[in-house]
Parts: sequence; C-alpha cells; structure tokens
Amino acid sequence: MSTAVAPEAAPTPRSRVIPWPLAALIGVLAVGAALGAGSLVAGVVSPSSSPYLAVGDTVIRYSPEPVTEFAKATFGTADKPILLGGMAVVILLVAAAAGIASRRSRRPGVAVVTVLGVAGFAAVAFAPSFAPLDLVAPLASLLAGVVSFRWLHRLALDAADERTAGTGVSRRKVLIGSSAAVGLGALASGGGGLLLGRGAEESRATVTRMLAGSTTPAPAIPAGVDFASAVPGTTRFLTSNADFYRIDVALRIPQLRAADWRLRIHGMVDREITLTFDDLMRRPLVERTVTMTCVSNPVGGDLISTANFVGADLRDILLEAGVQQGADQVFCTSADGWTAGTPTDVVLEQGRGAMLAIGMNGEALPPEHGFPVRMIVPGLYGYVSATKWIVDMEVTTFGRDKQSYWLQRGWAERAPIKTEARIDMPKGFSSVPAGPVDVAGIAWSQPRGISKVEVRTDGGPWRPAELATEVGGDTWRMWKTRLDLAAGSHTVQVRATDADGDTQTEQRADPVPDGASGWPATIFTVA
Ligand SMILES: Nc1nc2c(c(=O)[nH]1)N[C@H]1C(S)=C(S)[C@@H](COP(=O)(O)O)O[C@H]1N2
Ligand SMILES: [Mo]
Repeated sequence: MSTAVAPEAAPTPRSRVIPWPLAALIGVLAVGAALGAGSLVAGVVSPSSSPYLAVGDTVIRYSPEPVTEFAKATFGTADKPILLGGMAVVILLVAAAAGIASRRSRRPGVAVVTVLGVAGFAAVAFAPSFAPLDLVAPLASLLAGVVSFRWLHRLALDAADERTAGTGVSRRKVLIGSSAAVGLGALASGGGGLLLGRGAEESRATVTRMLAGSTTPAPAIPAGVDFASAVPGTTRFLTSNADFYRIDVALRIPQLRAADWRLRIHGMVDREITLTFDDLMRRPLVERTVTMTCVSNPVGGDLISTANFVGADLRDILLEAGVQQGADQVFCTSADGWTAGTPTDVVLEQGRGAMLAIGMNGEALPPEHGFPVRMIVPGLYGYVSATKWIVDMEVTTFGRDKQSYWLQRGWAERAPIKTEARIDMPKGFSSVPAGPVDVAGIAWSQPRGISKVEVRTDGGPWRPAELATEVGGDTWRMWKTRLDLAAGSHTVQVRATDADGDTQTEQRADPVPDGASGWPATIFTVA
C-alpha cells in the first residue's frame, strides 16, 4: 500500500470534471425532458399552452412580412414543419452548449435551462388566446428542465469522481438516469399529443353522426358541371376534403372539442350572445355549395376549391344580437389568435349566405379546415371572411385599433373576389399530338357567377368557349373549347365575363394587396 501520495495529486472536489460528450448529453436530455413535460401537461390541461409550440407561434407572429413571405414562397405549406424542425435544432445546440459549459459547475447549465423555460413561459403568457390555466404547462416544463439537469449533473459528477477513484458504480447510474430521462421525455410528449388528438377525433365523429339528417341539403348538383371525363386532367366540380386547398398561419391545428366550443358575439350589439355548439345544432342548418378562393392565389394558381358547406345562417344570428348603427366591421378571432375583419354590410346582405359552418362535404369540418366551427362568406377572399376555429366575434368599426392579421401586414381592408379564369389543359410547356386540341379550365366570379369565357390563340380574335352547366353565382364554372392548330408552338389566352357583363381585366396585378389579376396564358407545342 502506497503512503507517499503528493498532496497536490489528491482528488479534490474542485478537480471533478465531466467529460464533454457526457456534459453535452446532459444538457440535451434535460431540455428534452422539459419539452416532453410541457407537451404532456398541455395535452391534459390546455391544448394551446405547449411552450414549444407557443414559441413557434411567437416567432411567426413577430417575423417581419418579408421573412414570412420568403418562407411561404420557398417552403410552401412545409414552412411550419421546417420552422419547428429548425427550432428543435437550435434548442438542442443551445442545450448541448449549456451542458458543455457545465463540465465543472452546474450553474451555467441551470441558467440556460431556466432562460429557455422562461422564454416558453413568456410565449404562452403573451399568446393572443391566453387563459390563466395555460401557465401550468410551461411551469411544469421549466421545473422538469431544471430538476432533471441538476439531477443528471450530480450523477455525472459522482461518476467523474469514481472514475478518478477507479470504481464504475456511478457511471452505471448516469446511464440509467439518462435512459430514464429519454424514456420519460418521449412518453410525455407522445402522451400529450395522443391525449389532444383523441378527444378532438371522437368529437368530430359525433358531429358527423349528428349532421346526418338534420340539414336542408343544397340543390343536387346537376349533370354536366365539369369536363373532367371529356378532358382528362381538368378540375372536378366538387373538391374532396383531402384535396381542398389549405391556408392558415396555425403552427399546429387547434385540437378542439365541439362540447367545449363557445362563440362570444359582442361589441356594438344590443344583446351579447354566447353560442354553444348545441345552440348552433338547434338552429336551421343549410347546405350551400361554395367556391372558396385565397387572395394569395396567383394567376393560374390552385388556391381555389369548391365544397358543400353545412352551417347556420350568420345574418340571422347577428340580427338577433342586434347590430348597432355605424358598426362596419365584424372582427373574428380564432382559437389560435388569428383575426379577420369582414364588412358588416356583406355579412348582413340578404341572400349572401354568410354562415357559421360546421360541416363540409357530408362530414364534420376536418380539423385543418376549422373544426368545430368556421365562418364562410361567399364572394370574399378567405383572409377577410373565413375564420377557422372561430371563438370570438366582435361587432366593431374598421378602426386602427381593430386591424386584423393580414391588414397589419399590408393587405387590403376590403377584398371581394376578382373575376378570373384558369387554363387547366393543356399543361404549360407540354407537347400535344397533332389533330384537334382540347383547351379547358375554370372561371369564377363569386358571388355573381360567370356568363361567358373566351379563348384566343397567338393573339388572334377572342372566340367563345363552351360553358359547363351552371350551379350558381357562388361557385366556379368550367369551360372548354377545341382548337385546330398547325404544328409548332402556340400561346392560348383566356378571359372570363361575369353575370353583370363585366370582363376580367387584362391589367396584371400581384396578389398583394387585394388579389391577382390578368389574363392567364399557356404556351404548348403541337407535334
Ligand atoms: N384561424 C385561421 N383561419 C383562417 C386562416 C388562418 O390563417 N387562421 N386563413 C384564412 C385564409 S387566408 C384562407 S384563404 C382560408 C382558407 O381556408 P381553408 O384552409 O379551409 O381552405 O382560411 C382563412 N381562415
Ligand atoms: Mo387566403
């Protein structure tokens, strides 16, 4: 046994150092546990309070307009998964760095985990749809992060000690502790997601069953409303729910249950009303066939779809509330804090058909299209009319203090849908065989309807196209024509005329601020 140990070689507590890979792992595990705990508690307590998603929402809300436009243009509808994924990478790198900074003392790591936790807490607390109960999830997340970091750090320090001392007991403890943290984190976040999804899914199934039979159906859609079989590749009249275009700024689809849903109608009304889902179900429910259009749709774009919507008449509801003189804006807020302002005169217009919709193509609204309740106003672009997951309706004025989401970002206050047409076939830059060429597409002018579509080839005279059977002013109308063209390259253009006799403008305009315009053109080659 050696007794000649130099004093300076003796292991002192100060010399304990955690190897850097393990230190990084501890940081990552602790932050992972925090994220998992936040998601689990949010799942149980309040869906909109997941700190991670709240931070994502905050990033979107405060991103300058050019950044969000760039993200939409570059990533399309994948922009949200990409944002969440990017956030995950950044958070994990920060967590690993925090771990590595804590190889000796746990203080830097605890500080970083606390800062992350407080950021999540603040994001939830300042969310537009905040309710006090929402604070439970970020609080749980913060605690889980700090406690698990301190605990794993202690295990790792002990392990470092014993490695110096030559035993391996604590290293095994670190392994077990880490695995426990990973397992609990994964279970927690998975469980949170499942809890959220299941309640909403059951609720949807119930609503779908309730809708059957309690609705005045829309007039049957006649034969000959589209040319999908005559000209393969052209648009079908009704869009399936799966194919219906989707536009929203929601990071995650709000998971709501019909039984929990309330709509408060207040502001410049004689009688404030709070509607429950059962209240809506007790009202006369009508089905209306409506073509919805997004203001962001470029000329030739596909942000347009048609469905049978079932809902209660919004005009009737507002008349019961009693809209006061001078209230020119119906300002709606969704469960995720998005807002839209609709002109009161349009909502109250007799025959316009504004509604609080609960059904779509024979089932409850799909979650991504606004379950349990959304607004639909035929003839207006979605951003000024079609609030999904609607929870609040304030009758007010278009004042500066009540600017809806996209108005704050430079889009127009009033946004009626512009008369437009689109060429579906032939596809641009395609090659078609010699012989007669079928040219076909869609035209729309909600709520007026389409009376004429004309086509011209290579700048020649405009010739009328054949129109499909008309369903109504609120829906698109299909057209087709057959051209005899010489071999070579050709340009086809199209323009539509609405039921009032007004022809769509040739004037090209970008979607910003109130919708794209111009005559669509397609270039193709005849072999
Ligand atoms: N809550 C919420 N509702 C919303 C939006 C949104 O971002 N959030 N986007 C609007 C826009 S811009 C359009 S075009 C329509 C699209 O509805 P859809 O996704 O069902 O096709 O929803 C509108 N309602
Ligand atoms: Mo839109």
